[in-house]
Formats: sequence, C-alpha cells, structure tokens
Amino acid sequence: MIQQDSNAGIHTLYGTPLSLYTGKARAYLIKQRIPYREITPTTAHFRDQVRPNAGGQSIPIIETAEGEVIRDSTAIIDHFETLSGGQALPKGPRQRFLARLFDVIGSEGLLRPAMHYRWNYPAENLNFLAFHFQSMIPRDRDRVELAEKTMLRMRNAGEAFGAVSSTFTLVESLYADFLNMLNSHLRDMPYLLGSTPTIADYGMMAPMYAHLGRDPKPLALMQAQAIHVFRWVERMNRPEPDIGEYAIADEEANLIRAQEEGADHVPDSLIQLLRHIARDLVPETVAAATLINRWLDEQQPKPLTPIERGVGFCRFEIDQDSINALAQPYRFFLLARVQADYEALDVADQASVMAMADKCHLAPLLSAKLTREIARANNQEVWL
Ligand SMILES: N[C@@H](CCC(=O)N[C@@H](CS)C(=O)NCC(=O)O)C(=O)O
Repeated sequence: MIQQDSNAGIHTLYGTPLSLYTGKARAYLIKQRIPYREITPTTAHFRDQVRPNAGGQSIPIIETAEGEVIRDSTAIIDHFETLSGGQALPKGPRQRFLARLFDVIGSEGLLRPAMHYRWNYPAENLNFLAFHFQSMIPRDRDRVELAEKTMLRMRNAGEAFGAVSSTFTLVESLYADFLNMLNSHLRDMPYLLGSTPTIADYGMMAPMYAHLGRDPKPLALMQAQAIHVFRWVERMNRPEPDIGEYAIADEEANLIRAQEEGADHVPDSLIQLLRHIARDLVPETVAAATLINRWLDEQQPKPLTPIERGVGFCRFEIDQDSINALAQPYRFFLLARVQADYEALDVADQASVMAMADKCHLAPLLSAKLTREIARANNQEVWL
C-alpha cells in the first residue's frame, strides 16, 4: 500500500475512543513508544484499501508503515512483540503466566461489568455514547439512525455476556470488590506486575479504558472509589512514566524492575485480586469449554473454517446466582497461550506456577481446553 511521505515510518491505527479492544492496542503503542496515528475507520482509503484486507468488520485494525494490515488487538501486539523480541512479556515464569492470564481477563473476563456500566445507565451515559457512535459514521450518511442501530446491537451484546436485570446486583458487587482490590494493589506499584507496563496491563486496558475508565457512570465510580486505578488507566495512555506519586525516579524504577525480574515477584495483593477474579472466571471458563466442545463434536467444522464470535450460551453458578453467557472461542485462543507457556516450562517452574495458580484458585484454567486448536489465517481466527 502506498503511504504518503509525511507518514513514513508511522503506523495507522484504525479505532475509536469508545472501542474496548482498541484501548488495548493503543496503550501498547503509546507505552512502547511506537510511532502511530489513530484514524476513525471512515475514510475512503480505509474502505478501499484496508477493510478488504482486514478479514472482518471489527476494530482495532492497524496498517503498518510497511503496508501490512492486521486486525485484532492481540495480533497487533504480537506483531510488534515479535519485532522487539518480546519486550512487554515478563521473563520470570510466574509473572509471565500472570501477564498472559490478565490478557484473558482483559479481553473476556470483564466484559460483563464493561457492558453493564456502559448500557444500563442511560441517564448518565447515553448522550456521550450517542455522540461517539455517530462520530464513527461518515458525515454524508444518516448518522443518527445508523448510530441507533449499532447501539442497539451493542446493548444486545451486553445482555449476551450475561448482564441482565437478574444479574445486575451480582455484577456490581463483583466489580466493586474487584475495583477495591485492584486499587489496593496499585497503591504500592504503578503497574500490575511492578514498575514497568507489561502484556498484563495492556490486556486490561481493553475493559478498563474505554468502558470502565471513560464512560461517565463507571468513570465517576472509579474516580470516587479507586484513585490508584484511575491513575493507572491514565498512565497507561501517556508515553512518559507518569509515576510521580510513587516517588521513584526513572533510574530507580529500572533498578527495581531488574530486581523484580530476578525475583519473579508476585505480591500478596495480586493473589487476593486473582482469587476474587477466579470467582466468575473459573466457572464461566469451565462451562464455556464444555459447551464449545459439545458444539465442536456436533458440528465438526472443517479445518480452516472461520470462527464465529459465540457458539451458544453456557450457564454457570456463582454462590446462589446463576449466569447465562455467550461462550466465545476467543477466550480459549488466549487461554491456550497461557497453557502453552506453562507446558513449555521445566518441572520446577511448572510446580512453582501451579502452586501460585492454586493459591489464586485458578488452577482449573490450566486444564480448561477445547478439543480443537484455534489459529489465525487471513486476519481471522480459524479452527484447525
Ligand atoms: N478479538 C478482537 C475483537 C475486536 C472487537 O470485538 N471489536 C469491537 C469493537 S471494541 C467491534 O469492532 N465490534 C463490531 C464487530 O465485531 O462488528 C480484538 O481483540 O481486536
């Protein structure tokens, strides 16, 4: 693809401020200091040159300075991680496990609160949302009517993830505890795994930026109840370290980072947070694996068949409550990366990761697998 000279060396991210998965790719580009510009996917160039090579409708999509088109937040990060030799992935086995796991939690595990706080507080959010949805539509079209249609589709997606009136109380109480625990953790360190951002933080920017850290209702909640979380989200969207409140200079932060890497450090505040996350992540993942495996058994999709977002609904329990949610193969595409990393470890490191996973009540995730592998071909996830 031909790039204009003024943009030489600059990658183009197609996304919007409101988009959940764009928040993950954008934070990565910002923090890793990769030169990029962000454009709303409404241009003629996007329609004629980018979309036809993107393999699907979703955003984010990047058109690299070299002209390659990549759709999917994880694939975009993978592209740059391959070039940099995996700079954002921790080296220690326990931290690495958690980094990949937070990627699953960010892309899948927090969709319920993200959609609930966006769509179920119209008095606070609706004007803001309508403005953004209309801005995604070319000016010469009927923006109001088309935005209404997209908004309806997204509202329905929120219900599909299990945010329905019978679960509102549960979704809110789980999120309140999550926010509180994450806030305690970030009181002592600027990023999830210490003094430098990793795949863990990038993954979590999916739900924590555009939805939970930007829409009026959940933003107000975060600012009132979780200042450290709010600052983390803000920091993840600024190129400079922005860690003033921790009173550590850059050089010192580098030193701490080196020590942390050596120690493969996982503080207790993170264990507590993960135990809480496990309360719905584990039963939902186990139920989704069962449902998708049954579907695979019945459907026997041919190798390289593109994968739909969801293949059916699974029901699972949290204490006395029951949730019905869309079972999405993408969860297992990301989880398989956690499992593959674990399986590649030597026996001693496996034991140490397993002991930590057990302490976090997350051990069942290491064996929650689909009977078919998922790969990417032509910018799509496909069944192998
Ligand atoms: N797995 C994809 C998911 C992308 C995705 O679902 N993006 C949403 C916006 S945040 C979207 O474009 N939805 C509309 C659609 O899929 O048509 C990723 O990580 O980028």
